[in-house]
Amino acid sequence: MKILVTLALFASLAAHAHDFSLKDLRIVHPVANATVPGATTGGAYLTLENKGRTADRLVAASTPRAKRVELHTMSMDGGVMRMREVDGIEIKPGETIKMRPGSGFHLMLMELPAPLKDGETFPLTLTFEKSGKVEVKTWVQKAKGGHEHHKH
Ligand SMILES: [Cu+2]
Repeated sequence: MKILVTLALFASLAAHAHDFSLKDLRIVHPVANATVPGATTGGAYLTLENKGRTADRLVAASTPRAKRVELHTMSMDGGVMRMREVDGIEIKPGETIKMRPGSGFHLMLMELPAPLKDGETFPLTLTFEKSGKVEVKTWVQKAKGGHEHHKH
């Protein structure tokens, strides 16, 4: 009996170890790409879920690991991938926004004092217009699939 309880607890911890809740919002699997020496910017990605009945907006992010964090969107423009800063990312009721390298939204860590190393973790504070602030733990992983975040 004791063993069963322990296993169940472990399984639930493992399943929920990497997502965070703030009121009706869920923030799932925040990750950042490892950067090469000398790089001063890095991309971070997470999934935002709104389980509530009203829209909210991610309006800011910050971390002690970078001088500032910008909210970016990426889109194809005449065959060229372009990235621009946005003043907020809206999450409608019931919506899930999955950030991933190469398209759509991402968080951009600006003026990194040191490269982001594979396996490192750092705190990232997200500010939402209605729900307020939450700190999430972000994992650094090797950039996969040969995608390189383009330079600024
Ligand atoms: Cu960017």
